[in-house]
Amino acid sequence: MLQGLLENFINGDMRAAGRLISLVENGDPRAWHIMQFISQYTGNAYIMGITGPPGAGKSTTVDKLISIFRKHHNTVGVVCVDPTSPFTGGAFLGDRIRMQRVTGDENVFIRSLANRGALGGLAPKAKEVVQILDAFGMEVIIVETVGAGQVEADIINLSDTTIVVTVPGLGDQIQALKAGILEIADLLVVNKADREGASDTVRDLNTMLDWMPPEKWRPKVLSTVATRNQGIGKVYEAIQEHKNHLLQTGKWGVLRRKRIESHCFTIMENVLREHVDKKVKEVAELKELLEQAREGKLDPYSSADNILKILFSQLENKWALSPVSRAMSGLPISPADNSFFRG
Ligand SMILES: Nc1nc2c(ncn2[C@@H]2O[C@H](COP(=O)(O)OP(=O)(O)OP(=O)(O)O)[C@@H](O)[C@H]2O)c(=O)[nH]1
Ligand SMILES: [Mg+2]
Repeated sequence: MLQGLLENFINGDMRAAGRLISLVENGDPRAWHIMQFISQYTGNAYIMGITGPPGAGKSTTVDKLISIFRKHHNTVGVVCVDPTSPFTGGAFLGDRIRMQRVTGDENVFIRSLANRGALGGLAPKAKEVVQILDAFGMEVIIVETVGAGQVEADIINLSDTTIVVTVPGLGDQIQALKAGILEIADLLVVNKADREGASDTVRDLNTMLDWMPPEKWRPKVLSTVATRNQGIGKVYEAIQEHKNHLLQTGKWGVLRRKRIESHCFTIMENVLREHVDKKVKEVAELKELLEQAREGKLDPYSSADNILKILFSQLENKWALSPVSRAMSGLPISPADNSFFRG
């Protein structure tokens, strides 16, 4: 029963959280309802994104950061958009409840997302999973994503602090990453500093930062050897520094309000896209308008305009938007879900 599941979730049941995440991750029709319900409990977590090229040492760094965060916080959540991470033992976990515990610490919840985005980076449901962990009461949440070639920019849309991990001697890759890195990083970490060229990379990055507009937050450049836990304390301190900067300048509130607004737009866009898709397939009149464009009898603009006019004129009465209006009126999202609601 969804109601029971949500109640258990609110009462801190980890299995319920895992189950809700699975439902949302798998695009279950009840996902909209779940997200709407848990939204009221979100907004308390401090969210960090950690990104960088494959194999840079992101997971090793996160692993070491967790221990430090746990000294200062009751709970830590980790979302790993990476099925090969050491957290999952290198294995793809296909079971429904993938939320795990770091050995011996049940206040650390780690969730691996099965499908990273097509070009690396954020998995399609990463944002929702972060919100669920936030609602579940994780005080800090770390999201690991791979920047495949280009640095993952989506990560900044959900994190308060974005950490870019790189390694010495990437040469061309560094060149390619440079522009992106500076745009998104609040903190730059040159990991594998046990390798040659680390100080060169740190210097290069700092030189590039000199060219940044002065009003922008200047990211610190730190070097680490994550496997030996070297420099991770400094990374933690730099995160705190950035957090304080956000709080003191009022940027944190601005960031969050912007994020909520963009979330509203995403929801509207998704619902509208689904609605348009569905109706254009179902309704002969709309199908015909599309067909006319396809055949070159009508230009695409007039076709789209006419379709939208019809859609919007119908919206208020007989074609109520699903799942929004259904969820709002408390109706099951589809007849098939009746059984789920009854238990
Ligand atoms: N020499 C050295 N090796 C490191 C260091 N940090 C991590 N490694 C190793 O680099 C490899 C990749 O580390 P991960 O932490 O899995 O890197 P990642 O960035 O999470 O990798 P993906 O998630 O697959 O992109 C592992 O074999 C680590 O042991 C370091 O500071 N020095
Ligand atoms: Mg990893």
